[in-house]
This record gives sequence, structure tokens and C-alpha cells, in this order.
Amino acid sequence: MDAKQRLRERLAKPGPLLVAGAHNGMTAKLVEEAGFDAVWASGFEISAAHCVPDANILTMAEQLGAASWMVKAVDIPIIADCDNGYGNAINVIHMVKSYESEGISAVCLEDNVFPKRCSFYAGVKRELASAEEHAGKVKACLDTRKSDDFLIIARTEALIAGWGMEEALMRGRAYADAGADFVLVHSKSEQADEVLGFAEQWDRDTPLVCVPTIYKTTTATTLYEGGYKIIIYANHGLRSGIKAQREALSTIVKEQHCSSVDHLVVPKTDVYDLIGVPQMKSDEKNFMPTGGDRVGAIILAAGASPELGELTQDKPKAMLDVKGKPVLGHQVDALNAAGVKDISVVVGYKKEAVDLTNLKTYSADESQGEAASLMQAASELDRRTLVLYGDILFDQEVVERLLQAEGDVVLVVDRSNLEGRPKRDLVHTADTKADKGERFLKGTRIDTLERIGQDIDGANGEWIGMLMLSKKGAQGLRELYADLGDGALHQAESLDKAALTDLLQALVDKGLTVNTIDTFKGWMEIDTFEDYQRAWAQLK
Ligand code: SPV
Ligand code: MG
Repeated sequence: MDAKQRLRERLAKPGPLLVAGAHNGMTAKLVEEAGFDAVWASGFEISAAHCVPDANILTMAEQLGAASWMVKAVDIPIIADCDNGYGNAINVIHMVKSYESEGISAVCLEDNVFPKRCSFYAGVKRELASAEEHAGKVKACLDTRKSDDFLIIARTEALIAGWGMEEALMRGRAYADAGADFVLVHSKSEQADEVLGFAEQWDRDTPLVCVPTIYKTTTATTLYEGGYKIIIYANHGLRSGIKAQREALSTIVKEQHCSSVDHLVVPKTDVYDLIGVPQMKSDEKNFMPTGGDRVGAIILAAGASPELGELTQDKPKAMLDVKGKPVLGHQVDALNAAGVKDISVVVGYKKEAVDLTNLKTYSADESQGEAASLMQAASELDRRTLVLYGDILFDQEVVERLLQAEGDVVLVVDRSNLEGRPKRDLVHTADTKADKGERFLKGTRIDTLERIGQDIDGANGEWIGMLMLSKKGAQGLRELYADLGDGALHQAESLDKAALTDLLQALVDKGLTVNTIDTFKGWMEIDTFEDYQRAWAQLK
């Protein structure tokens, strides 16, 4: 069932049809979100949105362009205000063809002459076409429409022009008898008595439409009970928008910083949801080539870093500035230079400070462990993926070598320095050449992980906080995580608090092969203030 058939069906049910004005896709979306039955593609609003009077200054194509965006934005029907049909009956024929083929559900045609004047502008010259001419336009609509579900609303401006009730009734009858599906009677009286009086004397079956802009205290129920089926709130979205924008913009000028309007604006994510960014993400996944070679990266940057004190008071460690760029920026540069462009970051602590563009973000709770954090971005684990901590700096060459490594799960392990600080992620691998001080070329050796964790006994290397998962490895890791209960996991008290090392040890315990490649320096971790100073000193 298309929108115009749904409109027909809805109109067959008892109760008033509530409609609100819009001037583009977004305002139509807000009308739909608020719960209205249909959108009024208002000539008043669309003209005002272009900052011109509602006086046939915009062309039919411009008005239709705005209405078409509304069709694309919402599921509810669009009732288009088509003024006087933009000319005579010949123009009306073209208008009906154009509007019906664009997916509009109904058009409204008023008996103003061309060019018109908005019904409410005081002191302007107002002239109506003859009833005969307007009835001819209505007939042209009926003759042109392809579907009987494409509704024709004929509107009389007789009361607006001050031509009296008899004239209004005569015109309404002429348009109903010409075959209009609805008759709209417009009034600028401050009381609803005028439109209610019209309805009382209405002697045709054709249902009525009203626009209670001036008789604004009368409820929809009263109007419905008085004989009106469609009630149009024609311009309240536009007018409330102007008020809200005025307040926010003038506040910024006055206060000179935009946080002064935080309470007046919606979060950007609200905008994203309205315009369909979540849908775009899933479409990307479903319809764009993942490409066997396309590698993603997930950077884990959700945790707080109290050990860095004031430095991380208002930002996560990944956003610490090192020579004019945050750690995360340096990471992105190195990844991009190695050909990895599709980068996601899992944020948590002070996530609003992570404002790098070109990154997809996922949110975790800062109290969660790295494993749970990674799983927030589980939907990215559908291809070959690099996973890394948000607090390491590394040479591009480390990434390049990892990308060349084969294996489903491959960790980069530093063999150069086993002495040092506590709380490091240490590993023990199967091949003990490193323990014995034997020589080998770093690029050629693939080893197998046996144990991993903080400060394990007999370690022969340190994991640098970067690993690569093949598509199969990524899937294996997701499945393993889903299968694990919420009990303790190795060095973690619960799955929710588990570090990546706990998850990797679980993989090994399950009998899956986890490989390692070696590096000898070429990276650094920022854990302490001394590390941070070292990063400044060493980074070129
Ligand atoms: C419009 O919204 O453009 C209308 C209704 O035609 S009114 O402005 O009340 O004339
Ligand atoms: Mg109008």
C-alpha cells in the first residue's frame, strides 16, 4: 500500500486527521516524529524558508522540490499546498502530473488568482478567480490524476477576501460538484464561529478541511465535531524554529562561546538519528564491498587514566597532545600510511573530547574491561582487523610487518627489554630462541603464544598492545566472547572486567593458535608522566 492509499484508508476511519506544516525533509520528519497523520507541504513555510513572501514568487518546481524531499524523508502522506495551481487549468494539468509522479498523496488548490497573496498579509490587493474558472481547474485535476487515491482538495478564499458566507458556500458547492475529494474553507476570523457556521450550512457529502491558525483556541475535537475531517496546523514548526534559532544565535553572539547554548540545542547524535546515519552505517555494511584486502582497525580508548592526574582530567589518554597532535592522531597517521583507512575507536571516559574526524566511534562504559570494550565494536569484526590500545605510539613499520604476517590471531611482541616496570602485558611463546639470546631476523619469525598476562612468570617477551585478527580470527574471538560466562576469566574477576590479555589466554586455552611476530623497540606506551615526557622528546 502506498502513502496515498494509506491516507485514503486513514480518512475512512472516524476522528480528525491531524496535519502539520513543513518546508523540507527535516521539518517533515519532525512532523512525523511528533505523531501527526500527514505533512502539509506549506507554501507559506516553503516560501519563508527561502526568505521570500508567499506570493507565487517561488516556481512550481521549487515548491515541488521541497515537497519531494518530504516524500523521501517520511512514511506518512504528504498533502501539498499548490496555491492556485501556478496558473490556469493548463498549468494545473502539468502540476497534477508532476506532483502525483513524485509520490505526493494529495494536492490543495485555492481560488486565488495568479499571482496570489498569502491569506494573512494585511493591506495587500486580493483577487479571486471566478468560481467557474476554479471548478474547471478541479475538473482538470480529476481528469489528469492517474489514481483516484491521489486526493484533490479544493479551497475557497471567499471568507479571507471578505466576500461573505454566501459566496463561500456557493464556491464550496461548485468545487464539490466539480468532483473535489475535499473542500477547504479558509478563515481569518479569531473565532471558529465562521468555519463552524459554514459547516452547519454545508449541504454536500464532500468532507471539509480547515486551517485553525487564527481561531487558535478551538480544539481539533470541536472542529471535527463541527464537521471538519482534516485539520491543518499550517506553520507552527517554522515559527517555533525561528524563535528557537533566534534565541540560540543571539546568545552565542552575546556570550562569545557556544557552550552557552548547550541547553538550547539538541546533541549532534540526535541530528544523526533523524537523518538516517545509523541506516547509512548498516547499508555500508550490507552493500559496499568489504574487499578481501580491506583491513579495519579498532582502537580501544575507553578507560580513564587516573595515574596521569590533571593531564587527563578532561580527556582520555588517547587525546593527550604530543607535539601538536593527540596520540590518537599519531596512531591514525601511522595506520593510514600503512594503508589502513577504516578506523574505529571505542570511547568511554570523556568521550566528548574525542573529536577527530574520519573515525567511527563506539561507546563503552569506562568501568568495563578492554574485552567488553572491544565487543562494543563487534560489528566491525567482520573482516581482517587490527586491534590496538589508544595509548601506544608506534612506527609505521610495525604495522606494515603485522599486515604481512599470516595467522588468524597475531600479536606484536617486543623482545628487546624484559626488565622494567610492573603491570606490563607479558607473554611466553613456544620458541625459546629469544630466551637463549639466539640471533634471528625479525621479519621472518612467527612464534606461537603459550601464556599471556600481567607479570607472568618465565616471560620471554612483552606484548605491545597491538594485534591482528584475520576474518576467521575475528569471528573466533567474537564467538569465544559470546560463549564465555560472566565468571572470573584468568586475571580478571569477571568477563566484564577482563583485559584483552585474559581473552587472548582464553583463546589459547581453547586450543586456537595465537601467533606472535617480533619487534625490537619501535613503539612506546604512555602510562606515566615520565612516559609522556619521553614521547615528547622522542617523537619526530
Ligand atoms: C500555507 O501554509 O501556505 C497555507 C495555509 O496555505 S495559510 O498560510 O494559512 O494560508
Ligand atoms: Mg499556502
